[in-house]
Amino acid sequence: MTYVVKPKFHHPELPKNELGYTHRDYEGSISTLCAGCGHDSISASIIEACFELSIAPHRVAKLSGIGCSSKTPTYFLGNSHGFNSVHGRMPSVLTGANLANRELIYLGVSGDGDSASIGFGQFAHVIRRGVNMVYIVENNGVYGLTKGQFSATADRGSKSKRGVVNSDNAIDLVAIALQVGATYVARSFSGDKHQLTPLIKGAIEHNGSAFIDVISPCVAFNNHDGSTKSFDYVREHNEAVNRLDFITGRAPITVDYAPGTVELVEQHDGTMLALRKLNAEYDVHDRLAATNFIQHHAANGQIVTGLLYVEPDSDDLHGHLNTVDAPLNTLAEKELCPGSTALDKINASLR
Ligand SMILES: Cc1ncc(C[n+]2csc(CCOP(=O)(O)OP(=O)(O)O)c2C)c(N)n1
Ligand code: SF4
Ligand SMILES: [Mg+2]
Repeated sequence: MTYVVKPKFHHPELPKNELGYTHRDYEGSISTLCAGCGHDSISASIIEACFELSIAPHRVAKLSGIGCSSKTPTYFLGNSHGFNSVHGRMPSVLTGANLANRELIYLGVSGDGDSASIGFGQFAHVIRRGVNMVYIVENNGVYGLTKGQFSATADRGSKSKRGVVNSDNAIDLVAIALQVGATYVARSFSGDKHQLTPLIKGAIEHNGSAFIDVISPCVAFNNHDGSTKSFDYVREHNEAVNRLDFITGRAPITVDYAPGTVELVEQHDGTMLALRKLNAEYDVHDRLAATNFIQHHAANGQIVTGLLYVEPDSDDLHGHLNTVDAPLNTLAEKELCPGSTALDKINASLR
């Protein structure tokens, strides 16, 4: 893969976070994507989220599949662990890494082709299992890397750049994520970093499967009239139900809002999400109502964005399987090889 390393030099007065890192410490190589590609804006939001949360870069593992979207981890978090896997297979590699070392923050980055076509099965299973991760799909409705074929998220009736009408029904990854049990589900737009960055921060702090579908226009192949994933279409049809204004961590909430307009969601580890409601009726804890609301709006051509569902007391795969707390590579021979008496007991229990 080609990449251009960024110069190390930077202004000495760049703002630093609690760990003393600047934004530059969270950047990667210079992007080789098309100028204006939505995916680069998502990379910028990931950098901002990790900077603001003061995450030590070596605590993050970023994994991806194949596609322009899956190339992007080269362009952010250059000091983190990374693995560019096979097309559609990122979820199984992420699951294995997560089971081996639960102490890292797992960031899966994928495309609509990577996750809704070749990797659709893997997508459903990683979420169904509750793997503790942030799974981001950079959704442009096409296979950008292979020159703009419709992907499985392209809406029926939408048009390709050459005017061909898509006759297939679309897969909505948010609907699937809700159905198979994701405990944090959001949708956003690459052109709205004020909405997207806090959603990524909330997902990082969440314990369990967090999924974010980000509509990310492909300026080369899917940004024309007749596309439902273009910058203009998404701006005109965006129905934001709420705004995750700030993530407070464990600090007390000091900002004043009119009663009923903000919902504070306390997560398992005591961190707080502050959710400003734009639609007073929308209940972020009702999985079924969320599904109905989103599909009802989709039928009218609207794209519902915001934090769509969250389960504050969520658990993850390690909790479900009752695995050992320590990363596997730190276990000593005593834990790994408990001796013949223990083995005899296991064998006896299986007879
Ligand atoms: C096994 C396999 N099949 C097909 C391909 C060809 N291929 C490369 S990227 C891609 C689709 C990428 O689409 P998406 O995930 O939406 O990423 P985008 O480029 O749009 O960001 C395909 C079909 C491949 N690399 N490997
Ligand atoms: S082809 Fe599309 S998705 Fe790929 S880099 Fe260019 S604009 Fe982005
Ligand atoms: Mg795509």
